[in-house]
Amino acid sequence: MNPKLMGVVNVTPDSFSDGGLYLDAQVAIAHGEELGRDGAEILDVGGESTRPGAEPVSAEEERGRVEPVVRALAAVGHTVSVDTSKLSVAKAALDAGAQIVNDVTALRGDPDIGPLCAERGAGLVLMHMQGDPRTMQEAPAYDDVVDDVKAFLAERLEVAVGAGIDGERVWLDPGIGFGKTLEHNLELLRRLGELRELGRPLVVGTSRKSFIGKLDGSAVDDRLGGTVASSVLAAAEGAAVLRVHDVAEVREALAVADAILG
Ligand code: HH2
Repeated sequence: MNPKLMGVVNVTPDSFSDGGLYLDAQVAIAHGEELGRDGAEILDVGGESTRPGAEPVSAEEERGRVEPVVRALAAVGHTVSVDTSKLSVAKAALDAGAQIVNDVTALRGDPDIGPLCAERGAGLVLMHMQGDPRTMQEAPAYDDVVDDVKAFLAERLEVAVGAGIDGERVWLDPGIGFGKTLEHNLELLRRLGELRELGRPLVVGTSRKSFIGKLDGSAVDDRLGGTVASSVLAAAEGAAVLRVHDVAEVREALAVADAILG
C-alpha cells in the first residue's frame, strides 16, 4: 500500500474548499512547492472549479491562471498534471511542462485531448461523472453504481486507446462526488477493488468532499479526519493515486496504516 499523492493546486476564485486562496500565481506556486515538500509526487494544477453549481470559465481565463503555475512548478522538477477539459488549456500546459492531463469529462468535453496526449506521450486521467457540474447533484441515479462506473471507464479507456494513447499511460477515476449520492460514494469506496479489474491504476479523490460533511457534520474547511480515513481506506482497497489537499497529513496516516497492514 504505497499510493502516490497528487497534491491539489487550485488557481481559482471559487473552488469548493480553497477557492480564492491561491488565485495569485506566486501564491499558487509557493503552495505547490509546499505540497511537494510535504510528499506530493504529482501536483494537479486547475484553473476551473468543478464543484456542484460552478460556472464555466473561458479557455483564455483558465489558461491564464494555470500556465504560469504549471511552468514554474515543472521548471523546478515537479511532475505536474493539469486539471482541465479544454484542448487549448491542455496544450498550453503540456507546452509549459505538464506531463499528465486530468480530464474530469474523460474526453467527452473535448475529444481532441485524446490525440493531443497521444502525440505528446502525455499521461491521461479519465474520470467518471454523471451529468455536468452545474446539474450533477440534482438526481443522480444508477442501476448498480459500481457496475455502471466500471462500464463507463472501460468504454472511455477504449476511446483513449483508439485515439492513439498508450493504454499504459491512462489512469482511471470513479469521480467521487461527481453525480453521486452519499450512498453511491460509499458503495464505490467500499467496492473499489472491483474497478481494479479494469487493469489500470486508480485515482481517487475524496479530499474535503461533501459526502464527508454528510457523515460527520463537518464544514468544508474542517474535513481532515474524514479525508484521512477515506484516503487510507481507498489505498487499502488498491487506489494507486490519492488526489488530496492535505498532503502531509495523508502521507503520515498512510505510513502508519501501511506499517500495521504490512
Ligand atoms: N475532484 C475535483 C477536481 N478534479 N479530478 C479527479 N481526477 N478526481 C477528482 O476526484 C477530482 C478532480 C474536485 O475537487 P477540487 O479541485 O478541490 O474542487 P473544485 O473542482 O471546486 O476546484
